[in-house]
Amino acid sequence: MARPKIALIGAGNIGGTLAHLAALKELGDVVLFDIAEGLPEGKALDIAESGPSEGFDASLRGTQDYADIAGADVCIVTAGVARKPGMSRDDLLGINLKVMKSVGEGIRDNAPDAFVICITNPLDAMVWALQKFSGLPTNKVCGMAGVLDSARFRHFLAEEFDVSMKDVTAFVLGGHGDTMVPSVRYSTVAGIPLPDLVKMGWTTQEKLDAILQRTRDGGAEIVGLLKTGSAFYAPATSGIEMAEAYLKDQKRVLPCAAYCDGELGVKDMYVGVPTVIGANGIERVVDIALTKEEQEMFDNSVNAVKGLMDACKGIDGSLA
Ligand code: A3D
Repeated sequence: MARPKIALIGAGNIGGTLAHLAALKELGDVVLFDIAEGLPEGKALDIAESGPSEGFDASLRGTQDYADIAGADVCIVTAGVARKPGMSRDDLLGINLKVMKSVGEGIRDNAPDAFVICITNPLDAMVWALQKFSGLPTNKVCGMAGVLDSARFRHFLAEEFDVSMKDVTAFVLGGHGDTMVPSVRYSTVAGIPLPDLVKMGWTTQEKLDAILQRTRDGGAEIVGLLKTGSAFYAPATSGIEMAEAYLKDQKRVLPCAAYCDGELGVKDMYVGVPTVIGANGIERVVDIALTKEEQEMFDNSVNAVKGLMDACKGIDGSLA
């Protein structure tokens, strides 16, 4: 049986790391696509030359031609521009919307059966536009943000409690921006919810609040440190986790930007929600019950995403 084909649209910081991880994990053959001539070819060759030492057989190639992504099983989209210090994710909207149009059409014409994972920011609006431009079914187009935001939350919690990351589960819901909603009730250490851990004296409410805020600011913290771009190791790892769930039909329960048709009170748009990812793409949105306060925070985040969708409609009439 032929190896799965993984097309990475955008061969920048995240795209290159995705290619490296996909090869190391032998998830399939990798095609790196980018408009920058030589960049995808150079990264593909460089990673391929690590194959003999690492012992992977996956093939890697770079291209500027969409025809080369033909028949891809998975497409991960990072094409566009990333944040610099002082920029919000929303500042990227105008440029990246145009990029989503060309990428969506490229996928529609060459890899219409692929499972598509968008990473380009501002995430929730871009994945919505990408689905429209590509015309692929909504269960086959999703966005990566919740896995990363939850991983950041889990990392901070594991450090605070001095326990293994493996035993910390956490959910971050809503849009991938300042209004994201780290869920306290549904986050646990080995099944013990965070509010109980506060009562048990493992941490204080003040410290937990600081961790929640650090999670919301997680992307900006890295942008501030790097100064020349945004995070890419953890975003790539998160994208690969989702691709693997699809390729291996793992039925993983992962938070991601998924199309909602009434779940969590959200209709006809993309936003961060818990999902099940398996061979049918987004197989389910997990329709969890929220408290009144959680629902208010979630709705606030949903409204922020709607604002970005309206801005997109203003720029490109075909989305209206
Ligand atoms: P970067 O290293 O700049 O790579 C982007 C690549 O896209 C560059 O190599 C460009 O040449 C290429 N590109 C630009 N236009 C096109 C086009 N029309 N077709 C094909 N390729 C094109 O950025 P990065 O890899 O660090 O980040 C990529 C995107 O991910 C940015 O929009 C970031 O804001 C976003 N991002 C999202 C998250 C989430 O959690 C959602 C996290 C981190 C970064």
